[in-house]
Amino acid sequence: MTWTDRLRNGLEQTRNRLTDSITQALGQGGKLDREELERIEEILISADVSAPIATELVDELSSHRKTRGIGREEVLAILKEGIKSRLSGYERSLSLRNDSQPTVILVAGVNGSGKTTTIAKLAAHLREDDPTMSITFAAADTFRAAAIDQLDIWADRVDADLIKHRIGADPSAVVFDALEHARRRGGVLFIDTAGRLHTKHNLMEELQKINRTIVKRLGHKPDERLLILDATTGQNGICQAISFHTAIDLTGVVLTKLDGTSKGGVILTIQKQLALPIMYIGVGETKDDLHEFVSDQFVDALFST
Ligand SMILES: Nc1nc2c(ncn2[C@@H]2O[C@H](COP(=O)(O)OP(=O)(O)O)[C@@H](O)[C@H]2O)c(=O)[nH]1
Ligand SMILES: [Mg+2]
Repeated sequence: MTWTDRLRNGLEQTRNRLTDSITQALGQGGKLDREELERIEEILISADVSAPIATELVDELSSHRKTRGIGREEVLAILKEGIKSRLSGYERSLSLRNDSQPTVILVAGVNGSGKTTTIAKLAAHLREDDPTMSITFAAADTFRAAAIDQLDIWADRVDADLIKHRIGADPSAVVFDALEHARRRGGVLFIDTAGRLHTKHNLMEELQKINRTIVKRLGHKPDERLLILDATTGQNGICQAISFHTAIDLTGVVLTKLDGTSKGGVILTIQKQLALPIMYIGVGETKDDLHEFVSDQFVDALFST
């Protein structure tokens, strides 16, 4: 299956919610009255487009209506352009260092958001591109033994070196050792971190300590500080994202599990509220289901028929 097909399939629930419901909401005749505009606004909000953005999009529709009548096709086309223009320019792919230092990628996010599997998928992509590149995983989620084991299995599959300590060990100590290893070997170092939310304050302190360890050792912050965000958590995810951003000054977002939600409109809200690049999106569990975010592709899939 091509990426375009995977993306289309993955966005099916959101597409149903947005384009199908909007088509249904529009009566015959293309008058686009107040009631229909309000209904469209509600539908956008139900897909987790934030209220201010939904209002802007509907205002754009409304101003078109004033000039002349407007048909269903045109309503969808105007919305599509409105969404495209908001999402474009926020893409960015991983940039690997080309000096003698390893590229360090710190991966953060709450439990179950997809941190470990995203690391595995990104590493699998790098491995495909370069069979000889050195890839190191740091098992800095020392909270659960299963987390270390899971990363160990992935390290085997993508031929990465795993640096781990015992369960309960200081995550920064794992990172320290992983940095030593990666400095010798070069290549890319992925740092898998814990995401337990009930001790949120400690979690943020732990991430900051990891950051400081890296600054001390390499003289700069991790090259990427990525937040893995589960799209099914919708607007709640935004609050999490803000705490992570405050703690570690994120460089980008990976939005996973778009296949599991009809609320994929959250991508607009994330872009607006965080103003961070959305680097990758996930629409399933295999490595081919994680792909660089390309806004035009995304919006085309969202409005495809
Ligand atoms: N359907 C779907 N599942 C995903 C996606 N990304 C991750 N997952 C699944 O989410 C679960 C939790 O992922 P994991 O990487 O262990 O989360 P972590 O706790 O943040 O490390 C796993 O079963 C993953 O396969 C996605 O884009 N779509
Ligand atoms: Mg994990």
